[in-house]
Amino acid sequence: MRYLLLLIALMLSAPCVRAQDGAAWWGVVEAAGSAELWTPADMTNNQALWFDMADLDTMWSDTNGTVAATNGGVCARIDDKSGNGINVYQNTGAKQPTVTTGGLLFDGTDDWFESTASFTAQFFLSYVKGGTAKNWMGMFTATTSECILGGSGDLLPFSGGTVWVNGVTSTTYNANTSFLWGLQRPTASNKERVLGVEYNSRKSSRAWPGYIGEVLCLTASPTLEIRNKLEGYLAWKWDKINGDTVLVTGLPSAHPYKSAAPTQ
Ligand SMILES: [Ca+2]
Repeated sequence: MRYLLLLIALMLSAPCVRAQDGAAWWGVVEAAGSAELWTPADMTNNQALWFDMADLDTMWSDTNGTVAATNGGVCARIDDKSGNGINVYQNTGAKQPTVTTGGLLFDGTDDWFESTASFTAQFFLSYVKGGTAKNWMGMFTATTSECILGGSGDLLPFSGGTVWVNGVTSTTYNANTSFLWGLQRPTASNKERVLGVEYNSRKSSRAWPGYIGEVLCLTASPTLEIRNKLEGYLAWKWDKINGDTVLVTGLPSAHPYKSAAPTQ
C-alpha cells in the first residue's frame, strides 16, 4: 500500500508533457512542473497552413507518404499540420530539398514544392535562414502577384502589405543568417490565393535560396496577442538551431516573449 501511494504521488507530481514538448528540436525545453509551452496547435481558429520542418513525422522521402524523411536525406512531401490538408509534393528527385536539423535546405536553383490544393491567406510568418540575396526570391506562388514574399534582393512584397523581420517592421534582407520573416496583406479582400510553395513557378530563376524551418499562414490578420505568440514560439524554438543566436535577441525589447517562450 505504501508503494501504491508513492506511485500515485509520483504520477500526480509528474509534469503533463504533450508529444511535441521536450523534443530535441526545441531551443527551450519545459522544466518539470512549469507551464506548458504554447504552440500553434493551441490556436483555435484562422489557421490556413502550418509546415513544421522540425517534425520528421510530417516529412516524407516519397510523395505517397510511406517512407519517413531522415536528416541528410531528401524531402518529397510535407504534410500540413493545420488540419486543412494543404500537403505539398515534389516528384522530381533533383528538385527535392534536403532535410537538416535547421529546416529544409533549398538549393536556390530548382528545389520547390507544389500544392495540389490552393489556399487563401492574409498573414504569413516563417522561420528562415536565407542564403545570398538574389533577385525576386520566391517563397509562395500566388495568383495576383508572382510571389508573396521576396522581392528584388529584399523583403518587399509584390503588391502591398506589412513586412516584419524578427517582430519589427522592416524590409532589410538578412543574408546568410536566421530571421523570422512575416507578411500581412493590407486588407481581407487583398488575401492571396496561394498555388505553389517555396518557389515561384512562373519564373524558374526565382527559387528560394537557403533554409526554411517553419511556415505558418492564417486566413485573417491575427490579434497582436496571437502574432506575438507566434513570433515568440518561432524565435525560441529556432534560436541557435542553425548556429545563429539572433532570433530572440532580434525581438524588440518590449516584446512580451523577449525573456521567455510563450506558455499556455
Ligand atoms: Ca536541385
